[in-house]
Amino acid sequence: MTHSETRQKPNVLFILTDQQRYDALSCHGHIPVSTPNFDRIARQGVRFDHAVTTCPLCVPARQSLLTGQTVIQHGLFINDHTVDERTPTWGDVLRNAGYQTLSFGKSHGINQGFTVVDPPYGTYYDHQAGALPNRQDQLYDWTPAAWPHGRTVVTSEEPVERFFDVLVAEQVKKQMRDLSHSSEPWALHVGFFYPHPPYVLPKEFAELVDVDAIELPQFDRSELETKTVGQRNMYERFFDLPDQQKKQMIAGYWGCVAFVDYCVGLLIDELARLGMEEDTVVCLCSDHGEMNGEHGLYSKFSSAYDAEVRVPLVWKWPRHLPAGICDSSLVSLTDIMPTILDMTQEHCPETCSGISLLPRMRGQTDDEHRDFVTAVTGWHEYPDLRPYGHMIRTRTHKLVHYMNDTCELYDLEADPSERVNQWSNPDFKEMRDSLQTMLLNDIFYQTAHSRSSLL
Ligand SMILES: [Ca+2]
Repeated sequence: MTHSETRQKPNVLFILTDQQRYDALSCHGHIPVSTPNFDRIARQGVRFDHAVTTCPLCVPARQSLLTGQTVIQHGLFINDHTVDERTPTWGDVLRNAGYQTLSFGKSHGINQGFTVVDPPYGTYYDHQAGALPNRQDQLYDWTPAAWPHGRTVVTSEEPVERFFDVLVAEQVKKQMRDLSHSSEPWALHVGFFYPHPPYVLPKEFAELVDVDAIELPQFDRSELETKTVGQRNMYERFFDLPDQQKKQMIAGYWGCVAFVDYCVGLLIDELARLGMEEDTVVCLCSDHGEMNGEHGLYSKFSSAYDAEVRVPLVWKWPRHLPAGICDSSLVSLTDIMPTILDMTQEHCPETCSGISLLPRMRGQTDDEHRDFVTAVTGWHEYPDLRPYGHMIRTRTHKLVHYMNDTCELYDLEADPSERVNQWSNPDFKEMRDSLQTMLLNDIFYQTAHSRSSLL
């Protein structure tokens, strides 16, 4: 391929935040902070407001983002890093097609197909430790007993420029400046740490949210009688905390949402300044959500509520995609890889099970993108706090089948907050049977198309 042919390919700026809920964008609805940069990308492109992760945990979700495989298919159910290098990622495909592929910031070691640029993920701790020399033990002890400490906002006296996500953004900006002179197209994978805890923030972001104005999500404790043992145990971890501390934890999350929005703004401003907007696909998403007090829960990986499994997903590519569209199709994170490869006109490997969103974004099809999405949550070795379950979600219903624990069925139209478990309601028997059959058939399909069967 000649340079001129190669240059017609768009660049790809893939921006991944960590633990950002689907509704943590001010363009989605009212939240305690504003996110002008997320909103700007959405205004200039297509936003999917029903994008669902394959698993509400870093590594399983990130492997799905890179390979287009479900968790059953890629086999990484928890945060281990035994990736099968034979499974092609979209980075591998683009690199083989002549792209420069580079990974910046937090990747959790899931960066096959990309050259990792410093500072690698581990240096996050060095930077934050410098900002908070006396608070490390509390802040970086992520065992459940220590969670409330790491979730209370901590004001750092360090300037914004010292924070890991800003260092990452500055590095990406420099790289984009260098690449603007290159004849080769590029694909940058940018991993920001926030809004994942600990909630250490520079002063201007730490003080952004009025803690007293935070309203705790409504929750009736009797709801737990029909939920999993794991969820009840997780709830007890937080039940005794004073309301003020819970409000501080929630405020900390929103402060981090505003902070990561600021970091995203640094990138898209530079892209515009370099005049590369029309040559560059921007994809913004997150690996999973955060309970943030809903159902009395915090963190993730203990349920399959929408707060955990739905994520923001926005695409921007001026002159090639429509602007200001919000699409409520069900989308899986496995759909990212085929969409990027469709936009770059590269063949998507057979190992990928996702479906390209490009025809839908261009208005070339009216078909439902997906009838359902699936996800895996929890792990069989952690039944006390992380019950292991498989979820199937349609536009109207959600079923979660847990191993050796209470199962769940929600009518999402009548009960969008997922409070009333209809699993044992005889009126829902037909729906339950139907969803169980769909889920089982899909698990069979995924198992038959897992890495061991394909490679
Ligand atoms: Ca994560």
